[in-house]
Amino acid sequence: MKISRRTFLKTAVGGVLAAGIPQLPLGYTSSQSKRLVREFRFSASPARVNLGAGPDFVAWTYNGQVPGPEIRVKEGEIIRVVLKNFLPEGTTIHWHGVPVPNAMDGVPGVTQKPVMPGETFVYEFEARPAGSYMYHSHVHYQLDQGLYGPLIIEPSHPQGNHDREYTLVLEDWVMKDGGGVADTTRRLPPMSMMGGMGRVRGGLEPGGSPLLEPVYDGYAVNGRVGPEIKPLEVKKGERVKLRIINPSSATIYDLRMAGHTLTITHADGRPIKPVKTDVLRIGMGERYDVEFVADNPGKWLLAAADTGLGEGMLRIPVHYQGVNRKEAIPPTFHQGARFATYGDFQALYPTGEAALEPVQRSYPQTLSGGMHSPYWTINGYVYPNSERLRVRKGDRVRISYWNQSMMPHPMHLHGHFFKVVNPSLPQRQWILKDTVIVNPMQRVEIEFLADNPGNWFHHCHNLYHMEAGMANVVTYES
Ligand SMILES: [Cu+2]
Repeated sequence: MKISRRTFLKTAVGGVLAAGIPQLPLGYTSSQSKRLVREFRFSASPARVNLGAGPDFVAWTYNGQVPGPEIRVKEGEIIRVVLKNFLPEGTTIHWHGVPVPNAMDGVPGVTQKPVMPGETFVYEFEARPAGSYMYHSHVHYQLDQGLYGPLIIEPSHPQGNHDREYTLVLEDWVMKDGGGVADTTRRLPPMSMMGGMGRVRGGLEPGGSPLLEPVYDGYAVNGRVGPEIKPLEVKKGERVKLRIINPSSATIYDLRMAGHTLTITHADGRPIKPVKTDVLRIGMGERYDVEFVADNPGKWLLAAADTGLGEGMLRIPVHYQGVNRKEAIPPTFHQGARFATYGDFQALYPTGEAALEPVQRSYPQTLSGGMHSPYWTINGYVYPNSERLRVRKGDRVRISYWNQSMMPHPMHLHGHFFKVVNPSLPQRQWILKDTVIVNPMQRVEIEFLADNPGNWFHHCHNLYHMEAGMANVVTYES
């Protein structure tokens, strides 16, 4: 049964029901109308920030802070975000990982027009399924200017047996006015024709060609860098859950905790059979929930190495209550450490049918770039002049990535979870993800069920690769 917006507003319980909100989506059924509406008001604006150490600078922010406010709701609630744009250019918000209705997906030119300066836009969707997500702008380089934040959907009934929980947002920063678009030193891609110079300043050339990755001068956790990163306080005997979220624009982290073993419980918010690991690799756009048992009192570091150039460590202190020790002990990243890979993961619950499901559409995607041009390509195309991946509702679609470049590409599909193909496991044990790292010269295959009609962006989550063309659109045919 369709009901009017007026009825919806009257019957929705909780939340703040503001009058005169434009573009409120219609079409709620009466059962949905009884759901709790959680409303958040976001002002996107430039603001002077300080990451605890380093200079003040002007970042682009939600509500004046970096990262943006944590959205934390329960599964089944309605998230409503009223976005007001105080930036000097258009903006959007994308709900990374959440399979929202297409019109709420926040991709300019694909699902909506940018929200222009002075305008307001209302995002509204059901918070489902439970998991760790993020939100961020999908316009130009705004992600690397500070427009992102954590989004946590808690299970409607408590799950797990942890005693304490932390959200860790891992961030790469250029601590200059404008962040990632600032005039700063930039990296040349490996094996570039301009190699030998190593680093250049500014973009590659004037006149709108894509920017190269900056050399970051700050790695932050929850908006704090270096010695200002807030310690994780734990008590002996506790089971501690960490929701690790990587909205960084161009940094893959290898995380390792001294004195403890990490157990991975969720990949991109989806539950997996627990896997113990020494080192956790997390790419741009990925999320991992991990747990550890606080059974080794002391002062320790959960530290990250940047897999790119090895520079820029971030160190998260782990402090046991009542322990007095000056120096925290860092982890070592020695050879032979256990290193979890996608092949080690199995879904905790069966995904899909037991019988082998046929694939209706198959799309090879060759990832290239970085050698002779500033562009990054899929099958040789630069977005928006790229091929469309056409699907029909109900299709099982396979995408076969082949990375022919020297850089890893965390590939992200909007609007769907996909299975990561693992030939050594039955299909129903393949894990569900929404972002998958395709390493240099490697092949990775994914499959998804086309169950969410619309036009869906599909791209590398290295922001500088995406803006340099490594993207296309999955389109539903009627
Ligand atoms: Cu890439």
